Amino acid sequence: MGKTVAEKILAAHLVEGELKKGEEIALRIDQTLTQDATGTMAYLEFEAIGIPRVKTELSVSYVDHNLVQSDFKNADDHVFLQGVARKFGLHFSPPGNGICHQVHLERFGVPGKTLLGSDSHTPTGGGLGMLAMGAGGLDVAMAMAGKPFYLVMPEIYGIKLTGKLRPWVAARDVLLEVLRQLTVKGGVGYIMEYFGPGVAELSLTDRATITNFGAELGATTSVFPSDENTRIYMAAQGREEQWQELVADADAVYDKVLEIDMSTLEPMIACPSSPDNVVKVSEVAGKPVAQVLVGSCTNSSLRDLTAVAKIMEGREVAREVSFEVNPGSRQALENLTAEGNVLPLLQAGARIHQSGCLGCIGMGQAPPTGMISLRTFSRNFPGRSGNQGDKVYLCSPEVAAASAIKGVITDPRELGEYPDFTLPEKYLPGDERIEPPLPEGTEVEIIRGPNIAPFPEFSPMPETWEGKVMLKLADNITTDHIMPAGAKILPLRSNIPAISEYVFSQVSECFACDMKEAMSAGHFGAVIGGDNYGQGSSREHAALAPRYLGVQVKLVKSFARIHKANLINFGILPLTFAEPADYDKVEQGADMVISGIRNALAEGATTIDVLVNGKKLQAVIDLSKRHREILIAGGLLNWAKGE
Ligand code: MIC
Ligand code: SF4
Repeated sequence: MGKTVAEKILAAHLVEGELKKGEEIALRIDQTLTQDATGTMAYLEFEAIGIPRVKTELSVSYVDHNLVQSDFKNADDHVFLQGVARKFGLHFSPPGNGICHQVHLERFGVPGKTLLGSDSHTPTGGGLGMLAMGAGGLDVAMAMAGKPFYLVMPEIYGIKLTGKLRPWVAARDVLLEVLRQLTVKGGVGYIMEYFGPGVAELSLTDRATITNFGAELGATTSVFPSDENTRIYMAAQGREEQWQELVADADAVYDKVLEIDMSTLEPMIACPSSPDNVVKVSEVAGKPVAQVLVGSCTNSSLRDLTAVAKIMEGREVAREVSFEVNPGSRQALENLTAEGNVLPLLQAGARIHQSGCLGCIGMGQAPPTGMISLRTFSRNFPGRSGNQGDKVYLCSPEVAAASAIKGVITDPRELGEYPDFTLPEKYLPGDERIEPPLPEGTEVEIIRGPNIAPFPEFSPMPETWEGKVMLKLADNITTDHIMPAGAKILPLRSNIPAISEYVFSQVSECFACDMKEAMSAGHFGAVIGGDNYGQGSSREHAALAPRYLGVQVKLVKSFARIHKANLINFGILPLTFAEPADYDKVEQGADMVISGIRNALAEGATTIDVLVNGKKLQAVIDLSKRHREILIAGGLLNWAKGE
């Protein structure tokens, strides 16, 4: 039987297990990336593993998230990360150089390789034909230490693209349509693989927009074939010799197929406050907008910025709108400048910022109260912008530009002819500031600021667990709900005791206070959730910080992949309801007892009894042998040390 692109890469990197859907497999990881918000903790974990130098082919440490330096914390982390990169043999991409995914695509991605990144949008590399996956920082630290990456073998969801996008309709609209149809949990357990005649109609960065935004489907990753368009892009990057063709066999079989005829698509938009709340732009056109942000790892490549600049040429942004441009990378900004495309943006009234995540993760750029913010970003989860009750819409650069000009949500086709532009055959590399690894054995002192706290120690799993249901939550809870980000909280990422004070601060008055009270009365904490619990970001702090407070059990209808892996890594037992209807029977504040946990885990039991206020219900244990050992040990680091 023929193989899909994903299956070919999986087969070439398999080190344990069999490529059977639903079974645990282990993959060799060729490349890793981290960003500063997850990276500081990942490198503290790497240090705890005790390996003198990274063992991957290539590892890059990016600084792109925590760019606001309102006190010492973020600045100290940046210095720490540079020291770590120098000491352990990594490339270092400093602040202002660009968003990890964009820069990695430009300078380091190679078709056919595996990439593990401590960020959920790592699948951006799938646009280049890589198997690029997001994971928690500890999993990335293990990969840097030369250990394989474990995951459940996903199914392959083939997305067959036909037709060609019409003018003013963008790659973003392809995925908005997929999200509209499949929702934020439609990709859970799948690799989304794009195929069909429409693929050739999409440029490389269009493909990267699609694989990046595909993270919002909950998919393990997304991948495109590597073809002539991939070669053209790599040649423009001066890296043609790293290109190789990688396409699915003609008789490849996909577990499911969705067909999208791109020629029928219209400009689309995701309404507040979920990326799958998608409608046609024409359905919400006319609503006044106060802020329009072009940027983020989804839509800030040179193509996107050039399109916006060309649309702005000779036009002006409405006075009521703050129109802001966050270039994806220094390279994109350098080339935009070289081609003369910064001037039209400035003359139209744009505020141009440094390259980085910025407002996408609430590092500045909060919108005004009650007013609409239009963003070419990937997430509009409630409050993520830094303003509770925010009204954030997600759209293409074309819709963003047209709406900024008109001051209201606008179908860009109203602007008439689509501007004509081409991209340079060869880009200025824009990577002069990326530090390559230092030779092995170079003496390096790592400087640690006072905000960098040591990694907390965790006890092994008890045989009998007694606790309280501290919180009961609905479906689609995001890691932004569990461990919010933003300019105030993000600088605490390297200080678990400090950041844990903000756990669930979006949904509960003071969860940390409640946990401290419960723990002093001798009760651990359990959290109850609905479907797709822990979707969104890969931040392991959403497991680590609750665990630090004493949360040891999560009982939900279903989990998002990365969050479940993070829970296991930090010793939180992830259980699902055997009977989803039992969800209704568990009240917040109830007493909970689970007996015989260690034994059940060790013996491979697939269910366990949970007593809730004395009444029995059944929970499913869906874990591999390795997961069970890790949980018994109290987490991955304990387990690795005891190996
Ligand atoms: C995000 O987009 O939510 C982030 C911020 O990039 C996260 C990582 C983090 O929380 O540090 C992600 O996507 O994994
Ligand atoms: Fe940064 Fe936003 Fe991309 Fe996350 S989604 S990596 S915060 S730009």
